[in-house]
Amino acid sequence: MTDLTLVLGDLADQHADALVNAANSWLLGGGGVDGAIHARAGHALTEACRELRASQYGRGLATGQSVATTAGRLQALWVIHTVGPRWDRYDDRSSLLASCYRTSLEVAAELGARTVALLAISTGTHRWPLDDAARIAVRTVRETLASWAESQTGERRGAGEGTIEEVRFVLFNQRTYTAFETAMAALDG
Ligand code: AR6
Repeated sequence: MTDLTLVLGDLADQHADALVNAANSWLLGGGGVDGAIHARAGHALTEACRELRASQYGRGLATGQSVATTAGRLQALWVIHTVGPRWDRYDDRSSLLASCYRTSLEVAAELGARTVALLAISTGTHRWPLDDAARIAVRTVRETLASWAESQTGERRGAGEGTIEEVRFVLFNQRTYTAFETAMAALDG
């Protein structure tokens, strides 16, 4: 059974096995949480991202996909970079946002992470409406964990799945925290 928790805070301050970063396709660092993660992690993270660009991701990491690197000086073992979709009122990109959460958790499980810190992907620079983003985030994490629990009882468990003990949403301000709290209550209700 995995605990799903909400905290108000800064992702870069978290102690967790894996921190999920709202990155860009080029893994170059940027503003928002990406800037905070890169600044705090230091050179080792910059170098790991450069190596990924030079090897697997010369054309960029696709939207909705996730990849892990070292966490440098952060209080974590890994940073999992995921590329969130930009909000577009004329194009429903919800499945790509859901994919960010699902693939991040899959990467974390493959690594054997026990604690994973997530954030409100796409709700800053990418301008996704907060309440909708929170619903997608909470629902996707719950569904992913539930599907793993189910396959575990059916003994079809994949490598690493089921090792995650805590998934923590780290929410940067009260407005975001409240949106996630409401989404979680609605799902439990
Ligand atoms: N800890 C936790 N949450 C944070 C932090 C932090 N340190 N800083 C901001 N947030 P954003 P996006 C919240 O813009 O919308 C970058 O330039 C923020 O309040 O970081 O997915 C990348 O390189 C908001 O709720 O990410 C990409 O190009 C949420 O994190 C692009 O922006 C997401 O805001 C990604 O855009």
